[in-house]
Amino acid sequence: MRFALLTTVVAISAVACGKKGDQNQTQSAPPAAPAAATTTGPVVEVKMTGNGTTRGAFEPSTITIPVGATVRFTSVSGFPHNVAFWQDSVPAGGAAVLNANMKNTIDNLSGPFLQQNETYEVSFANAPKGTYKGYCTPHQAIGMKIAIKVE
Ligand SMILES: [Cu+2]
Repeated sequence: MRFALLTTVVAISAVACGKKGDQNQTQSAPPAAPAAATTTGPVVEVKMTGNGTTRGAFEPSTITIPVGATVRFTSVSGFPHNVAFWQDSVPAGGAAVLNANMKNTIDNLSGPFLQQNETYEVSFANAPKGTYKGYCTPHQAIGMKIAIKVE
């Protein structure tokens, strides 16, 4: 079991590294990884858009998803974008779940920066119900925010 888990981590890292230039790919995880929490529920798409200076948005900026869903963020325009969550604006216990489910974080509850057409998936497997408020680090000041209601 321990060996299988290590293999999964290595496989996910390899996929992440190979992603640049792979711009038409929309799938993200290899099919073989039963330990990955990212493929268990429905996938809900959110676009990240903007003009790089005065406008940045998650589209849609409010979504409602079931427990176990995965939100797939795609960086479309005005990048780089990321998705980060406020530790004090998620339900009790939610931060620990997100920290376990978010890959390649750059800070607490903060996903990596995405360039054109890159995607990032956040699984809400085992996530407590409630509203998770997030933002894009580069564009927080111009109002790039999202509310994800898990119910
Ligand atoms: Cu942004």
